[in-house]
Amino acid sequence: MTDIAPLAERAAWFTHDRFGLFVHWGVYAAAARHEWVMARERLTDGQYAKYAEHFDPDLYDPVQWAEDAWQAGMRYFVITTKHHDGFCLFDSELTDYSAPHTPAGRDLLRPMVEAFRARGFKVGFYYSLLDWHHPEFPVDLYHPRRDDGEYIAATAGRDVDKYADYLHGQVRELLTNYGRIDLMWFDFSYSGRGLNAKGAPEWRSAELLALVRELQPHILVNNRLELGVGPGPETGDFTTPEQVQPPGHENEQTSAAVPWEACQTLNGSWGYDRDNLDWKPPSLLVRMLVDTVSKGGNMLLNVGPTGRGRFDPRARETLAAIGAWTALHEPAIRGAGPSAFVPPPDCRYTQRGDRLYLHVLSWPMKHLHLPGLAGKVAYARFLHDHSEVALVEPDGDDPFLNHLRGLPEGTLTVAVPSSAPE
Ligand code: FUL
Repeated sequence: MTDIAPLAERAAWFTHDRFGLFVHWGVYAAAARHEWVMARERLTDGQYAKYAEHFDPDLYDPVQWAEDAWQAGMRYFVITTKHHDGFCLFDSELTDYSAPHTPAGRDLLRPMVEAFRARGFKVGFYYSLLDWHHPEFPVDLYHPRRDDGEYIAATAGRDVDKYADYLHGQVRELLTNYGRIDLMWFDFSYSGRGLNAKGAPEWRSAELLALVRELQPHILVNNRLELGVGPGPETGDFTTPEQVQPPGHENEQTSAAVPWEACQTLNGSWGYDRDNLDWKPPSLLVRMLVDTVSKGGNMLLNVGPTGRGRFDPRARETLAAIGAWTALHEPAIRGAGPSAFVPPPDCRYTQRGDRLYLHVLSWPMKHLHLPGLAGKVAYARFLHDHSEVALVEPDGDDPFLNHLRGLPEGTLTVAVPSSAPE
């Protein structure tokens, strides 16, 4: 196993940056009804082929994508080099099922890597361990139950090792041909679901991880190879709670000991889904970002570009609105993390050095009472305009504030305007 730097050192940029862009882009964007469309609608290879045949992203402009993401406050990205359908955005010597063999006619990964890297982003690759297109892929898509007779018939004779060789070969290509890659996001394993009698992942995960570490020793790898997560080279480096705000930072997905990253969609689908209208308002996404950082995590927020290679206008508007917030509040996120202080209800703390940031999720009734902070705060101000906020110490002698004297010892009270400043 390659010698690698300690996790805290390798993850320093990751826990500093806090906010990244996830991009799910592949031929499913042409179907425009979720990246799982092939499985959900039980499409055969033949039926699904039309999406590759008509994949022609004539408006693809990764420089614009990078600009939109940067303005939103994101500083790293993760792109689906291959999703579960097996289609590759990159040029692979191991398959023709890839962007250069569609009307796009070229490797679509390289221009994105170049544009984002030039803008200052760290580079991350998503690579699906699943592959519904590969003939030796050991799982039959339509029969998730292994004890099903049809399942056994459908998968009989498949050579898992051949598939693993292909998978390892593609990962080698990705980590050899695109320069420095900062993060590898595998998705996902079937181990522990009875697929392998010994409970081991069938695609030789330990060997795959060793390969990744050999090719890019500084890299961070997520937890979806199911080799555990921890400081050692033989485990993954960070966990990936999906579509959920973890309740606290002490559970198996979000322990304080290892980095973690919550991934979230804009509208419930990862790939472009034209008719899905469940768009999260920007104010909710900002609260999710704050909540995540207050618990020590990162947020990886997804955009599913269209089949023409654009970010949907609704996605762009959302990113711009988030950007309006991060432009003024970046110090409370970037380089910040959890605080040992316990916030009052409907609030979150983030902390950067000795700066404590109080995020108010629903506006209080003129005063906020902050447990444990009496005598500990030298000065308070709003972050968006640096205007002073009045501190009211409980032992003050203002008779008007007598009622505050009943607060628990150590409580600091902050007086705020009647409504949230714009
Ligand atoms: C899941 C996948 O099945 C989804 O399609 C998506 O890529 C998400 C981030 O991970 O496990």
